[in-house]
Amino acid sequence: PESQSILCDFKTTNVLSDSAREKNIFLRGKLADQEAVVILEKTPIREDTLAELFSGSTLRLEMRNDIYSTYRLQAPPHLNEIKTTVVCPATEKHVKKYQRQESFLVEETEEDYQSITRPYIEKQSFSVKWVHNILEKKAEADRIVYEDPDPKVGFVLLPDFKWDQKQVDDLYLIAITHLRDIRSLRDLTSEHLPLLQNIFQKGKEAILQRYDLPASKLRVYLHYQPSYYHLHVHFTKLGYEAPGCGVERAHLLADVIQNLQSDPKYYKTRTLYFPLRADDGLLGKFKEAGRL
Ligand code: M7G
Repeated sequence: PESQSILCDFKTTNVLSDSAREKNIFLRGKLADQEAVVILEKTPIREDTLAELFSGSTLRLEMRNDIYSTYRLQAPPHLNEIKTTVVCPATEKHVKKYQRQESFLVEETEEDYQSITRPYIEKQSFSVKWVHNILEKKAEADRIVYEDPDPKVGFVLLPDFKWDQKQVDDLYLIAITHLRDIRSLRDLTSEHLPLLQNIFQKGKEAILQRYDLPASKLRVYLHYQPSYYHLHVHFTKLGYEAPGCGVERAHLLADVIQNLQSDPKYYKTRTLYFPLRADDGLLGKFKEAGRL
C-alpha cells in the first residue's frame, strides 16, 4: 500500500459537492497534470473505540451555561481518520457523476431502451476494467469475502469501496457475476434465475458467517440505471442510507426474482423509471427523442 502522500501534489480546481450532514466533500482537481476527483469523508464514531477516545484525548471547553456545556475533543490521530477516495485519471463522466445536480425522472419503454439507452450505453459508459480486475484477481483479491467460481451462476462478493469495513453499521458489499454479458437489469430473463437465486442465497449466508448479520438486516438490490454495466448486486445494512441509493434506482433482488418467475421477459418488456442528472448524456438523448 502506498503510504506517502500523493495528495500533496493535488491542486483543487473546484468543489463538486459537499455536505455538512454527511461530512464529506467531493473535489475536482489536478494530480500531476492529470484530471482527478478526490473524495474526503469523515468516518463514523465506533462504540468499541470510545474508551480509548475518552482516555486518550484532550478536551477543550467551549462554553458552559447552566446544565449545558460544549467541548472540542482532540482525538488521537488513529481515531480521527478521513476516508479518502481518489479517481485518477478521471474522465469527464466521473466529474459529472460527483457534481451536485438536479435530477429528472425518465420513463423508459422497451422501445426506448432499444433505440435510445442501449446504443448510448454501448459507446458511452464507464469502463468496467476494475470489475474484470476483481474477477481475475488482479485487484482487491485479498478483500474477497466469498466466491462461487462457477462460470454460469458464480460471483465474487467483496466490500464496496464506499465501505471502510470498520463497523457493520454501514456495511456495504457488492456481488459481481462471473458472466460478463449481462449489462443490467434489462438483460435479465428467467434464464438467469439460477444465477440470481445463487447470489441471493450464498451472499446472505456469507454475510451471516463473516459479519454475523442475518438476512433480516440486509437490503439486497440492483440499480437501474447502474453506473457500471456489468451485472452486480448491492448488499447493504438495512437502515443505512448509502449515498446514491435513492428509491428510484433500487430494485430489490427478491422482487426481481419473483417478477422473472411470473414473467420470463419482465425486465425486457416493462417500462422502467429512473432518475437522470441534468447533464447526463443519456438525458440529452431522451430529450432529443422527444421523450421528456
Ligand atoms: P452502480 O449501481 O453501478 O453505481 O454500483 P453507483 O456507484 O452509481 O451506485 C457500483 C458500485 O461499485 C458502487 O456502489 C461503487 O461504490 C462500487 N465500486 C465502484 N468502483 C470503481 C469500485 C472499485 O474499484 N472497487 C470496489 N470494491 N467497489 C467499487
